[in-house]
Amino acid sequence: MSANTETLRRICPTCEACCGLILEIDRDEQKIISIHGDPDDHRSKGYVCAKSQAFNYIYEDGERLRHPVKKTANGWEEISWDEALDIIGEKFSQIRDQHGKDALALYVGNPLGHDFSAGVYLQSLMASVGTERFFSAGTVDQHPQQLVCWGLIGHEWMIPVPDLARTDFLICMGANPVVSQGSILGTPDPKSAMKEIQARGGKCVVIDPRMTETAVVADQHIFIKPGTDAYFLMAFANVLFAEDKIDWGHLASHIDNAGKLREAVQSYTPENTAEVTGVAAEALRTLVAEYSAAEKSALYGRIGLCTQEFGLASHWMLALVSLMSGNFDTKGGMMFSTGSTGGMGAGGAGDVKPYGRWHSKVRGVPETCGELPASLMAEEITAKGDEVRGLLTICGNPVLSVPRGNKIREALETLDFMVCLDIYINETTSRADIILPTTVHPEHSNIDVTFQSFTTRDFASYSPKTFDPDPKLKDLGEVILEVSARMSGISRDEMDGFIFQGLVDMAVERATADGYELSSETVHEKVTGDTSPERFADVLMRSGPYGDQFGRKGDGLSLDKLKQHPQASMDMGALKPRMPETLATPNQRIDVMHELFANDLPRLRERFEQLQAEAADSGGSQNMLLIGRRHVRDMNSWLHNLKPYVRGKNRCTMKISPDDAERIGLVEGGQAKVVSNVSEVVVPVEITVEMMPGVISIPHGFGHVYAGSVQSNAETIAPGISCNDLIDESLDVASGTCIVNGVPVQVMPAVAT
Ligand SMILES: Nc1nc2c(c(=O)[nH]1)N[C@H]1C(S)=C(S)[C@@H](COP(=O)(O)OP(=O)(O)OC[C@H]3O[C@@H](n4cnc5c(=O)[nH]c(N)nc54)[C@H](O)[C@@H]3O)O[C@H]1N2
Ligand SMILES: Nc1nc2c(c(=O)[nH]1)N[C@H]1C(S)=C(S)[C@@H](COP(=O)(O)OP(=O)(O)OC[C@H]3O[C@@H](n4cnc5c(=O)[nH]c(N)nc54)[C@H](O)[C@@H]3O)O[C@H]1N2
Ligand code: SF4
Ligand SMILES: [Mo]
Repeated sequence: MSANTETLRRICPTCEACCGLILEIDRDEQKIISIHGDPDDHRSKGYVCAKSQAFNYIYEDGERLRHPVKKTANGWEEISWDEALDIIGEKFSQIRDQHGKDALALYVGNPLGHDFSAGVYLQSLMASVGTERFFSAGTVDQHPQQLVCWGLIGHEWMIPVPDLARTDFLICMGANPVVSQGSILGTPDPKSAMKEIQARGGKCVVIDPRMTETAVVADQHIFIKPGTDAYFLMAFANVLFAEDKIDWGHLASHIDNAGKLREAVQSYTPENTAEVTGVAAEALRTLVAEYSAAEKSALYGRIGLCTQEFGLASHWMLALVSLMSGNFDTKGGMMFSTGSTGGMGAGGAGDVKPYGRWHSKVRGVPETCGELPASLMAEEITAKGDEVRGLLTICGNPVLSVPRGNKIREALETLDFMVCLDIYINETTSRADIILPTTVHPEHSNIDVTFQSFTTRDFASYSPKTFDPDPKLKDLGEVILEVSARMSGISRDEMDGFIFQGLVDMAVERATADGYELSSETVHEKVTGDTSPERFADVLMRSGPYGDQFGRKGDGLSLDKLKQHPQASMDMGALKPRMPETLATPNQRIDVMHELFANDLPRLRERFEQLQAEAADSGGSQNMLLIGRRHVRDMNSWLHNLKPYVRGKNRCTMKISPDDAERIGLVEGGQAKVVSNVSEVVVPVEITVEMMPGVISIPHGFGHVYAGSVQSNAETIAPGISCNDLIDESLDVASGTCIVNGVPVQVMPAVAT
C-alpha cells in the first residue's frame, strides 16, 4: 500500500440491504481504488451484489452535474449557489403569494430515503411550502403498507418484516428479494437466507405471476393472476376460520370485530376463487395446512401486492392472516425492527386519519399519508384555473418512474418555474429552469436511519465522508434547508436551530417517558457530531431504544461509539416482540374490520363478479395483463448511465409465455406492439415459460429517448421504452396507490403480416 492509500469501512448506499463494505482509497487522488464486501460485517458477512460499485461509478461519472446550472437561450449555464438560491426563494415565494400555496408542487423520489440529512430537512421544507400538491414515489410503492399499519396498530411507519432467521415457513407474495435484495425486508443476501430456512428443514413458497429468480430458489412456486391476491388471502382466512385454526396469540385480548371478519371472508372459498386467482383450490388448502402446521410462519408481501387494483385489501389481509395465526409480532413470524434512532414517527397518530384530509383539484382524489397519487401530476399541473406554476423535484425522475410519464413530461413544459435537486440532466430534470446538483455518497457521511427500521436484524450504522466534496457542491440536506429557510423568510441557521431544538425537546420527552431526568442543557452540552445532521442523529440515538441516555448508560449507543466501532455497522440483536406496548390505536384495540378495509369490500365484491364472468369467457384474444420486473443491475431509472451496468443483452424486453406468443404470432427476438387505453409502445419479445399465460412483463425505468438529457450511455446503450407511458391514472382507490401491475393491454406483432 502506498503512503497515500487508506482503508475505510462504510455501508453500501444503493439499496435497503445496507451491506458492509471495505474501501481502499487514494486520498491524494480522491479516488476509490477498490470496494469489497466486509467479511466482518455482522449482517452481510462479506456479501455484496453487482451494484456495490455503483456509488463509485456515479462519483466518477463525467456526466454527473458538478455545479448549479440555469437554463438560458444558449443552453445550460453555470450559476453561483447564492444567485441560484436567491432566484428560487424569490420565484417560489412570488408564485405562492400571487396564486396560493397549492400553485407550488413537490415531487420526492426514492434516493432521498438513502440520505439521512435530506429526510430530516424535508419535513421543514414541506412545512415551509405548505402545498397540498405533494407527490412522491411512495404512491407507486408502499402506501398500502403504511395505511394498513396505521389502521391496525396506529403507526404508519411501523411495518413488519419477516423474521427470516427464525422462521420455518416463508411465503413471499409479489416480491422478488433475490433480485431487489429485499424491500421492507432489509437483509443482505436474501437467497442465502432462504437456503438457510431450507437447510433447517423449513420451506419457502413464492406466489407470483412470474416464476421469478426468488421462485427458482424456493421449494414451490404458485402462479397467481395479477390483482387477485386479496381474494386468495380472503379464501386463506376463510379456511383458517372454517378449520378452527384461529390463534390471535399474545394479541388475542386486543382484537375487535373478529366475527365481522369471519362474515366478510365467508363468501370467498378456495373453490370459488380458484378461477379468478388462477390458484387451484387444492393448492391453497395444502398451503394453509402447511402454513398452520409450521411452528413459525412468515407471510410476506411487497410491491406486487401494493401497486395493484386491491393494494390495500391485499396488504390488509396479509397482515390479518399473520395476526389470526399467531405469527404477528412473534419470533419467526412477521416482526418489527427497532431502529436505533427510535420510532419513525407515528404518522397520523391517535385519531388523526392519514387520509382524506384534502383532495386533488381535478378529480377530487383523497390524499393518503399526506400525498396525492403521483400519476395525477400531469392533470394537476395543467388544472384549468388551478394550475401548478412552480415545481420542485428532489431525487426523482417521474417522467420515467410514474404512470403517464410522457404526459407528465408535456405538462412540465407549462410550468412557470421548475427546480430540480438532482445529480443528472435526465428526462425530468432537463425540463427545469435551475438544477442544483448535490454531493454524492463518497462526499458526505450517512446514517441508514430509514433502513434500520425495516431490517431483519437490528443494527446501527455510520458511513464516514470519504473525500472532501467538490467546492461547487452542497449536501442535499443543506440545499433543502436553504430553500426552506428562504420560503419561511428566516436564515438557514435559525431554521437549523429550530429543527435541532425540536429534536432536543423530543429527547427530553422520551427521557420522561423512560423514567429518567434529562434537561435541554445537558443535551446541548453532550451532543457530538461533525455536521448538524450528525448532531441530530446523535440526539435521536442517545435517547433512542439502544441509547446511552446521554451518559447514564455506559454501554448504550451514541454517535461517537458508532464512529469508533471497527465495522460500519453495529449489531443490535435479533428482532424483538414489540406489542402490545407499542400499540398506538385508541384504547390499544386492533380493529380487524377498520373502515379502511371495510369500506373497500363492496368494490372487491363487484370486481369479483366481473372477474368470474370474464374467466368463463377466455381464450384466443390479444388481451393481456401487464406487470413489471426488476433486474439486479438496475435501480429504477438511475443507474443506466453507468456502462458496467448497461452493457450486454437488452433488458428492456417484453416477457411472454410460449402459448401466448404462438397464439398472437410473436417470435423470439421479434418486436411486439403493446397497446393500452392511453398509449402504445414497440418492444422486443422474449418468450419464456417464466410467464403465467395471459400476463406480460416489461421493466420500468427505461425510455431514455428524450432530447435534452445528458446521459449518453443511457441514451445510446440502453434507451428502451417506458412501460409507464402505457399505464393510466387508475388507482387502488382505498390507498391512493397507482396501479402498475395487472394493467390491461393488447399485444400484437409490431409489423402486420
Ligand atoms: N411501472 C412501474 N413503475 C414504478 C415501479 C414499478 O415497479 N413499476 N416502482 C416504483 C417505485 S417502488 C419507486 S421507489 C419509484 C422510483 O421513482 P423515482 O425515485 O422518481 O425514480 P428514480 O428513477 O429512482 O429517480 C431517482 C432520481 O434521483 C437522482 N439521484 C440519484 N442519486 C442521487 C443523489 O445522491 N442525490 C440527488 N440529489 N439525486 C440523486 C437520479 O438522477 C434520478 O433523477 O418508481 C416507481 N415506478
Ligand atoms: N435491482 C434492483 N433492486 C431494487 C430496485 C430496482 O429497481 N432494481 N428497486 C428498489 C425499490 S425502489 C423497491 S420498492 C424494491 C421492490 O422490491 P420487490 O417488491 O421485491 O421488487 P419487484 O421485483 O418489483 O417484485 C414485485 C413482484 O411482484 C410480482 N407481481 C406483479 N403483480 C403481482 C400481483 O398482482 N400479485 C402478485 N402476487 N405478484 C405480483 C412481480 O412479478 C414481481 O416479481 O426493490 C428495490 N431494489
Ligand atoms: S445488495 Fe444492496 S446494499 Fe448490498 S451491495 Fe448490493 S446494492 Fe449494495
Ligand atoms: Mo420503491
